[in-house]
Amino acid sequence: IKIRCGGGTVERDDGYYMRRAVELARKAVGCTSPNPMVGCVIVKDGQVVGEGFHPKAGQPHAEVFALRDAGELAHSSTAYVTLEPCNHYGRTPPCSEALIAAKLKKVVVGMVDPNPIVASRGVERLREAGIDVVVGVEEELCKKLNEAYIHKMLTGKPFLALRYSLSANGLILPHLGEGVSENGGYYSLLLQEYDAVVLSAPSNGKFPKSQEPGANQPLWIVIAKASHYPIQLPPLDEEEISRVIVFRDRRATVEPKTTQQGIETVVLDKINLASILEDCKQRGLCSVLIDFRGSFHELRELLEDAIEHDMLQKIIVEIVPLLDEPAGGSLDGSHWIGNRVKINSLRPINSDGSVVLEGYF
Ligand code: AOF
Ligand code: ZN
Repeated sequence: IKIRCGGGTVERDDGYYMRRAVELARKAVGCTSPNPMVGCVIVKDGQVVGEGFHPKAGQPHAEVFALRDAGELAHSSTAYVTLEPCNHYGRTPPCSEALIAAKLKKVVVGMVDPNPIVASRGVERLREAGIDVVVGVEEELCKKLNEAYIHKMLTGKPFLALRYSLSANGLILPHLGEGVSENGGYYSLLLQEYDAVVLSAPSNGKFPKSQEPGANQPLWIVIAKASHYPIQLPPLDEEEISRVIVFRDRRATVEPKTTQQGIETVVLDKINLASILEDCKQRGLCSVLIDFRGSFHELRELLEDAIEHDMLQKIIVEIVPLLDEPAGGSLDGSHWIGNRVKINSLRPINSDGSVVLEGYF
């Protein structure tokens, strides 16, 4: 990536409009893979005259929707795009040419496109055509928006994240906080962001689902290890069956009902991060979330494996206002203290009183 930041005429409100473009891009969260989420705002004389986002791979890019929205007003305007406009014929024609044809005066770009067939060529093409181009406005925000896409483009591997919940007394929860996160909120939003979610077992007899209205649902990968089972899957409807895959250890036994249901089963010699990652890569997935509900010992093993082989990109720890009995594991042994503690924190807290820590490797 040759052009990183700068160039062009930076203006005071550039950041404001770029943040709006990021907001638009996020409307398609979970729906664009393997494409990135992209948003575009067109501004003329201090007025927003067009807005658009990329809704889904195969459909027009963000710039095209925003240009349609702006119509004639695009002439001599400024476009804010979270990702460098493309300059290639993919499933859709190049956005650089569309912006040139619409006679834009200036284009503000959040970040250059790591896709090797774009990689700065979009910016170069716009500059050749005499358009004032600024690159790198709200760059960190734009990078965070597409962290999975960027990782996949640069390494060819899916972006791998691990999440788990901790009680206030530091125990790994084998479930989500009581009726908390599963009913919408933070966890629900998180599920939408990933192409696939890996579960050690559907713990409470059902698969987690994003509760957001109209939400994208991930592919569910259920791990069936020899030490755990026989695995029992809850009854699933047609739609759910097509979205569940069982990764089975060669020695694990699976409840016969599972195979009768026609669920895809992949038999692996050894189930570890590498074998899961490889299979997800073969399926062309861009992002995978491991939803961990196991023991402290298992988590430690998983993290050691991940760190040693440099396989994990992100860790998400949710601290839930719950006191858990050390021996427990079941909800009966835990006490909800969300209504008894007054939480003070500099970080944003979820409506259920949980705190989320995010880290990157
Ligand atoms: C943009 N604006 O909104 C998006 C871009 O197959 P295609 O035609 O959809 O091209 C996909 C590639 O285009 C994708 O890998 C990325 O490099 C770029 N995505 N570019 O100017 C957009 N979604
Ligand atoms: Zn494009």
